[in-house]
Amino acid sequence: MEESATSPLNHRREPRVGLLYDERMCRHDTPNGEDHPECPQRIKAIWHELESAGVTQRCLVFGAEEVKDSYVAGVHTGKHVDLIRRVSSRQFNSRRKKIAANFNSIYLNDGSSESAFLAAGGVLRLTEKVATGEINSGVAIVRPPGHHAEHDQAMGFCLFNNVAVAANFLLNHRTDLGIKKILIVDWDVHHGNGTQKMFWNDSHVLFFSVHRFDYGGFYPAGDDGSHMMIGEGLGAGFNINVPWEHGLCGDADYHAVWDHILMPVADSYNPDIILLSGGFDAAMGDPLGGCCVTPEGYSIMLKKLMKFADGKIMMALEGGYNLKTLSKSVLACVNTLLGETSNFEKLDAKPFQSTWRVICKVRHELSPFWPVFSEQLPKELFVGKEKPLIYECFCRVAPSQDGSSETDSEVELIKDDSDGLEVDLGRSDRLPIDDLIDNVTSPLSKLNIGNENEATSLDSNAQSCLEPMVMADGMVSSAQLWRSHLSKVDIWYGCYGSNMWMPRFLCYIQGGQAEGMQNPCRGSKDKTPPKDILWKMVTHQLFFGRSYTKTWGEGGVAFLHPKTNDATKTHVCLYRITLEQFNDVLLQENLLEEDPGLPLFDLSAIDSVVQNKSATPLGVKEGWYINVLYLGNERGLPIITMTCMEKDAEEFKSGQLPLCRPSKAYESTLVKGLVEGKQLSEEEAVDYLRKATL
Ligand code: Q9C
Ligand code: ZN
Repeated sequence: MEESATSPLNHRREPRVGLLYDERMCRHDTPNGEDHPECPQRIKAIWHELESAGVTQRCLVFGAEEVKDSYVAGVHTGKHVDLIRRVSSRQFNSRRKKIAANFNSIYLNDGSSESAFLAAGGVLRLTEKVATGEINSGVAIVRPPGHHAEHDQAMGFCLFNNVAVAANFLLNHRTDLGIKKILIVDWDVHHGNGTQKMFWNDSHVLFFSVHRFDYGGFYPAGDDGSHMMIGEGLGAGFNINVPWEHGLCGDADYHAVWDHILMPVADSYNPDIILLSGGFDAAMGDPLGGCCVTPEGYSIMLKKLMKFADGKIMMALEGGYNLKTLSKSVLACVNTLLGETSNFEKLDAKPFQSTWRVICKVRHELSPFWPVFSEQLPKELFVGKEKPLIYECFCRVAPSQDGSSETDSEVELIKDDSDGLEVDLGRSDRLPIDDLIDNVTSPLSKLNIGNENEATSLDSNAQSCLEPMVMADGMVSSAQLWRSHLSKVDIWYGCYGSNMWMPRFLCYIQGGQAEGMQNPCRGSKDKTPPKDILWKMVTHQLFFGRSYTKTWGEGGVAFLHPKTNDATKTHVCLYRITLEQFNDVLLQENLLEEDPGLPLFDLSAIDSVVQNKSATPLGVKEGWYINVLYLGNERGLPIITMTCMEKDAEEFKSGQLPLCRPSKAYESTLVKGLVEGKQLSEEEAVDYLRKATL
């Protein structure tokens, strides 16, 4: 029978949705008014969005009350509870900054205590109301967030672990409610390390976290968020981590994880209630997350969870630092809990190749505990339904409509302020997704990368899906992992100095010492020579600076001014190499001795360099050539080069750093490069180099 929404007879009552909000939680702020992404405006913006949309009137609204110390002490040490209780008092005025500095990524002021106790108390109260059935579901708009806080310490903007306090409360203080199985879903872009540790041995709490991992390089860095962390003792199998290998994950990636990991396991576990650590820093445009989940994407994930536990869901705010996408996403979630049904079109049809790989790894790791994971995923599921990451990088700079390679169009991009202080979302009310859809979807088919490149071919993906597991009797070294992944991505490495001469460049790949060099190179781990070479002119100034190098002795070496300057053209020789090889060149070019175990320049760095035109490698602060520039793309692959930092260029200009002609050996290497590369005659080359000045 058809149901008419307007028919009073069939009118179904809306679910009772509780909202918890209390302005007092805005008092937690930086001590001297410094900007910080975890700011009071976050919850104000959400509340304003909900009010404007008229949904607060359709919900039951609650204020917060401070949690009792004894409830917090269920998951935190007494010492930590006491510290947070007292740290905002006057007696701590002089010590507060120092205490905050003892924690990782924490600030404290005179409003922090109250906010922390209100946030935990608010989440606890709302959870209790859902558990008793007073409300069907709830959204607690609280701060500070909680999921990084560990039993004895504040961390990652979190003072108390709000969700953990609430879960512990249900299990140990409201046994009368008969809640024995709690599912905690943590979709904040960061791993919920605190929550994981608190329920590590506990089978009454199934902790599920999907987060950026980047081989252990993403906050909170280390192994805690790896898929191998499955819990111990009675809790073995009740901890599930889905670690993204890189940024840019979006709706399709999250939905694939929902369909092939979270839904099957939730079905088997059959939780009594779901607590959602609802961080929205995986949202498109978030300054910290670098992922691309849309409000509709969140809404679909939530809707899927509502099938379990009789719809008893309590969502607590965790991260989320782009005020606009944060508030739009929370609104989408509240609407979903209110029963809004809309058929969202699939916004982003394909998960990344890496997503299928991660899904396979997680299912394999957990299959001893969840029989449903023992079924092999049908190959048809992902073959042809995945995209290599590099596609996405390119779509962000929108290749021209005719598909020609010479494109570097200026698309309005989401500004990524690395400190996450301010985000410019661009025009009016357009969400970043709009830009992405405009710029991403159509050019995909026009890029023919991957077809001839076996590294990105579909077959190799299907095979490699389980590859890391096969090797893993315990651990796969992260070095092997990143190498195997980055060896599958090609880039053009643009050379404007001695590397223009092929025998010299090959030293970086194959090892050795070409004519004129005073020291040998160790080469790359992958000694495969460049797959292709071509030349190009770029609009950056070439100049020579510094006065001595280990390789060439006395004299300056080549730099490219980081800024474009349409008046000058510089010859660049492009070598098609893998991103793994590029990492090895980067190490050698900056005289970094050891293999760092992690890639200095990974897929998200490529994304960042494509978006921002330049990027510096992970964790490297010093080195003459640590500024990686994006010089456009060629045949669908990014052209990157490395040069000095912009501030170095200024120092060269002002004379603080020496500008210096190259040595004879160095100059003749450059000339050979240009001549053998058939770019210039010898005379022209000499003249060209003489004219290169800053
Ligand atoms: N290099 C939440 O989203 N980043 N916390 C510190 C230091 C800390 C995020 C970077 C990110 C914490 C709740
Ligand atoms: Zn977060």
